[in-house]
Amino acid sequence: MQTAIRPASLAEKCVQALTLEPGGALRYHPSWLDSETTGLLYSEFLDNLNWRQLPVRLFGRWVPQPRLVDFHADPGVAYTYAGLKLAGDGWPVTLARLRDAASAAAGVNFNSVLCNLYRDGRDHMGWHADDERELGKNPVIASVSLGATRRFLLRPRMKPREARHEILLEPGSLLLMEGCMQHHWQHQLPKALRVKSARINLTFRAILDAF
Ligand SMILES: O=C(O)CCC(=O)C(=O)O
Repeated sequence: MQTAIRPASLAEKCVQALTLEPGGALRYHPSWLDSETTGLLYSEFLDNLNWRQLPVRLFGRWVPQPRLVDFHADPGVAYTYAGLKLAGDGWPVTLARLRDAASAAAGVNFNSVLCNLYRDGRDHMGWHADDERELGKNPVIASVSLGATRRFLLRPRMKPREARHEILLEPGSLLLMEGCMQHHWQHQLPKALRVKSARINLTFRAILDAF
């Protein structure tokens, strides 16, 4: 099945905007997709994406990531993080439709998507910034959430590094990270042991040709 996608406009009033000091911005639309579309996309991606637990290099050791991942991109486009190189080989139809909707919302032509499957609240993602060179100086990243609601935390890169902002990423939501946010801020998706169901996150990125 190939789910049709008719997202809400970002001009609607329910968009929350956050300007970060000393730089960067977030825009959050909690119900960017309607609940029926959200459910259909969740089932389609859960069943049809090629979910794998791939290793990354952290502090000199290869360790399994605490979640499953998949990657899609235009042919020839590659993305490397923590020693793991992911190469694009085209787009499944529904993922391409969602990419086009996210591109229209963000005003950026995304050419890749990193897909994360958090099987339950034990799966997580640690503190990091999306600051790989191939994303360019001030990347715009569009993050679509499906499935369980999870907390998304932000902390400054400079000390004191306590979490300063928290957003509940709801199913069907769109979060845009913009400006120089990745230079000044880190983000994470912490463990949530009470969450027993799965969550899918799709982060659309524009990877530059030069890398
Ligand atoms: O799952 C999330 O919402 C966070 C994803 C993320 O931080 C990333 O892919 O860089």
